[in-house]
Amino acid sequence: MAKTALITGVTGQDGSYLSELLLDKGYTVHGLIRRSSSFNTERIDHIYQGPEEENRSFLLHHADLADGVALVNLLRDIRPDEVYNLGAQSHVRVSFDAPLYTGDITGLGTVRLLEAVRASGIDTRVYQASSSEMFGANPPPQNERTPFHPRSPYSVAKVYSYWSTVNYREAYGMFAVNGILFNHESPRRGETFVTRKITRGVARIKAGLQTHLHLGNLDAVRDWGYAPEYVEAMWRMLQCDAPDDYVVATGEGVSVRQFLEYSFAHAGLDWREHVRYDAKYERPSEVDALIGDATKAEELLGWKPVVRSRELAGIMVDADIRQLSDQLAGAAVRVDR
Ligand code: NAP
Ligand code: F7E
Repeated sequence: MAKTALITGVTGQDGSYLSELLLDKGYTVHGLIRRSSSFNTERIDHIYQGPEEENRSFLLHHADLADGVALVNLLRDIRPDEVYNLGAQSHVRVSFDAPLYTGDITGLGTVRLLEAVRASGIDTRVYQASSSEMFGANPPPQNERTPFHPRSPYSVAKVYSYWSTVNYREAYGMFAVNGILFNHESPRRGETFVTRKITRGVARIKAGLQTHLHLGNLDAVRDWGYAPEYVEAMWRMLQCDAPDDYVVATGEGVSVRQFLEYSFAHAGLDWREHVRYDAKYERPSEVDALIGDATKAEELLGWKPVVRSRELAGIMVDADIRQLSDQLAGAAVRVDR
């Protein structure tokens, strides 16, 4: 019989790619969205069939990770085979400005969801979106045996969620797993994360809409993979015979400066002429280097990354140039009318 999944964070980068993957596999996909004062479903509009369609396989429900009662009710109604907890306040820099909110949603929100699974009495498998940020100050390469040393309110909250997931597995025999994912990007990446900020900036500079891009620490090293490949690893974790935790990464470390070089060069530009330093993008405590060792995922899940950071930069720059030119063409049509 076709499986059913619930995704929190369905409007985000990963939620949109995971929805596509599960729909392709024949799942009925339920997405949790939070109410917002303007539309926030841009990344999933192309797969939403509309309320009037019969036999819909993609359905959206209003709820919030802050509302435990709504989560219980939703789970009781849907009775999903799999739950993917991707919802979070996911921005590390913002978590320093909003530490309590981040703790509430990114940390306690996970426990609300795990507790809702328990309270609703359903038999479901749970994926928790854990993060390489949990390794923080511990040097690379990082794998499942590397101790955590979180360096931000965001990663502290993720460590709490990580251990809560392990605890629900051990205490209640729940099939609950942690995917410890290293940075993964795409044309759907939020505009304020550094890769997308750079590739959008390249597109705008190329089009003559801006001359400079303001950035913080260019020395930070990250292991940047391609998001559509990473959601496949999430799904594979829930198809295993037993629950476990896995690092998902490319194994290649690249500095922000190097990503700048790849992105600007792809558009025939020299980044040195366009980038300025702005201290406001620095973090009170930085994570210097994250480079993952995903041997376990490769051996037990049969998962391997394909796209590396240079190609990724090219994919993102091309997509941003295309998107901007479509926007400009649309604006010209509106002005013409
Ligand atoms: P994202 O694009 O920032 O999406 C976050 C999602 O969470 C959005 O759908 C957002 O909804 C939702 N959300 C925020 N607050 C919520 C709340 N109070 N209740 C319910 N939903 C809420 O993040 P992403 O890059 O797709 O990442 C997915 C998950 O993986 C996150 O948990 C992130 O922390 C984690 N992670 C990401 C990476 C990465 O490199 N991308 C690496 C490791 C772990 P709105 O659209 O309404 O804001
Ligand atoms: O920063 C530096 C910044 O915000 C990367 C989230 O998905 O991945 C993400 O967290 C690096 C940092 O991602 C700017 O200081 C320089 O060292 O793109 P980011 P992140 O903090 O690594 C992890 C795995 C997650 O789990 C998170 O949810 O880039 N940097 N200048 C900058 N960063 C930003 N955002 N903006 C700048 O102007």
